[in-house]
Amino acid sequence: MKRILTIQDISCFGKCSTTVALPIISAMGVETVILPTAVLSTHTMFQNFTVKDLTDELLPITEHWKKEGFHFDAIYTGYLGSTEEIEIAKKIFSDFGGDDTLIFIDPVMADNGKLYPAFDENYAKLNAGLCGEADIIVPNITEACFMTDTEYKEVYDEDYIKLLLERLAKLGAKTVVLTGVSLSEGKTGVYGLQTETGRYFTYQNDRVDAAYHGTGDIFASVCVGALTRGVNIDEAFKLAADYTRDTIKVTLDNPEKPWYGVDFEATIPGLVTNLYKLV
Ligand code: PXL
Repeated sequence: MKRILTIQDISCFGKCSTTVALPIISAMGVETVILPTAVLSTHTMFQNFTVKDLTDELLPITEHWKKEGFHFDAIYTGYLGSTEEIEIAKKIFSDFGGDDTLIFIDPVMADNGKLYPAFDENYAKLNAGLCGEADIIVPNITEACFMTDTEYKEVYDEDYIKLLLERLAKLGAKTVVLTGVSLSEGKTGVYGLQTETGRYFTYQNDRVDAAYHGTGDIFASVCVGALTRGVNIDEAFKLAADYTRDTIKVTLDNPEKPWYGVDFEATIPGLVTNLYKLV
């Protein structure tokens, strides 16, 4: 069985980061090892959440793993709480990385033109450095703008997306993929560039007009799970985009109207069925 290490926080209540990555990747038939960067009572959309930073625990944990000789087929980083944790992630890449370990980074720090409250421009610059070490990065447009010093645009065209991708490519990752790219009315999806071949790829599906916390995390989890199972890049992004869309649709239909996260549990059977058509 393949094995993924995911490095991100545990938001105890709220369905994001580790609490979605672990069940989704496991359901895809991949062993999931977690390295929690912090424990929060809820994610940061709630008021008055508690945070216990775990920066000091990270290297002692991974030193133990090194002694045990553990190997990871992929390392997937998401929400990292501080600049220090970015540096530690780099060390973990060099300790556990290699030709047979996919480094997949979701540089979670911003959306809708703004950095999340915990982060500043310096954090964004350091995250850009981390992204340079990846095989695949999956920023949204806002995160890409902060990492490449590009003006954020609400309204854009394909040339703007390609310019952003070229600038992201200069950071050094092998494949750069922008998420939340909408190129026509009612559609949204991804637009990627494989830097070694110069090949662009895109996948657009129906845009569901709703914004929920954690959708980026479920999307990234499916991508890295599928890639680790050997699914090709185009199919992996399609699987992830379709799963995210289906999950948002199901959540909108839920009469309890959850606001803090999506009903990703309800769509896992469909995800698994679709995955097994590809592997
Ligand atoms: O979904 C990304 C994420 C993960 N973890 C925490 C967050 C967020 C987004 O805001 O607050 C704690």
